[in-house]
Amino acid sequence: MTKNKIWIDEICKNSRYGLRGNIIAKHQSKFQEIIILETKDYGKALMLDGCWMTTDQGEKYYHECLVHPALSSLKKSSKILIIGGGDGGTARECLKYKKVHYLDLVEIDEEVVNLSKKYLANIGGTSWSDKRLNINIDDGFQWVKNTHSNYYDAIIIDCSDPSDFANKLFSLEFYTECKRILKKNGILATQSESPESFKEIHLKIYFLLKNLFKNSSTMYSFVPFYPSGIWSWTFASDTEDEFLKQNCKEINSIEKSCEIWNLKFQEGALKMMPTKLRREISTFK
Ligand code: SPD
Repeated sequence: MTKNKIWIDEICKNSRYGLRGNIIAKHQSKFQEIIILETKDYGKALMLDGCWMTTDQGEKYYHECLVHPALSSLKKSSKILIIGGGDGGTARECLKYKKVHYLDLVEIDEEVVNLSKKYLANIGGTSWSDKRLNINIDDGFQWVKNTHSNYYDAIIIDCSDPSDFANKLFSLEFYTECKRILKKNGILATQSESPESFKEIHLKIYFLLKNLFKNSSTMYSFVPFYPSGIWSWTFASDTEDEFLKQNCKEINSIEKSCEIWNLKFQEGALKMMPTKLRREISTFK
């Protein structure tokens, strides 16, 4: 690494979340500005339109929490859909399951996939060459609208924060379409933003999914460099089985392969809703 290191900050509501390093890629795609920064302590970091998406050292806090509560609870999970996830981290976690036979990854921005394959090889790992992975460069909203009913066992929404092109992925219309294309016992998992820095959108996701599905539950944990640090993931399903109960023959090897998630971590994180939020939610009932 050369000496010409610079600080790059995500600025969110008068707070800065910064990393210092060398820019190794900077590109303006059709959709957004993409920066990859090489840092000393967090490895390579991906920023899209001024927001940190992931870092080599921090990504497991996010990807493991998004994928494993959902996939470990499915008896059968042959067909999976990832919306977003162009860095490959979510696909990598999904492909740990032998029961996953087919994985569609739908990413709107081809440049994110290309730059991630080139510079963030640790994040996608072997998933890019896994025959079960089908990369589709397409708009996730349209993809879901064009898919047959009862098609996927799990849908995993690994989207950016709300923006001109990502807003649709936080709408009732989108979640209703997701529900339609999920199989009967299928599960939806989505990153659901920060209850601290993005409380309004967090609550919107919480209530939309709660009102649309028979079961829903939100898990809270920490992601380094995301605004405020505290982050959330919400899971929803119409399953008749016990919701989010582990149901997976490979559970021991999955737990061993993880650095953050395990069943006890999940049990605790599903109870971590901050009191002030719990109070606020109860006033809506
Ligand atoms: N504030 C950042 C929210 C981004 C969520 N998606 C991250 C993509 C990592 N695969």
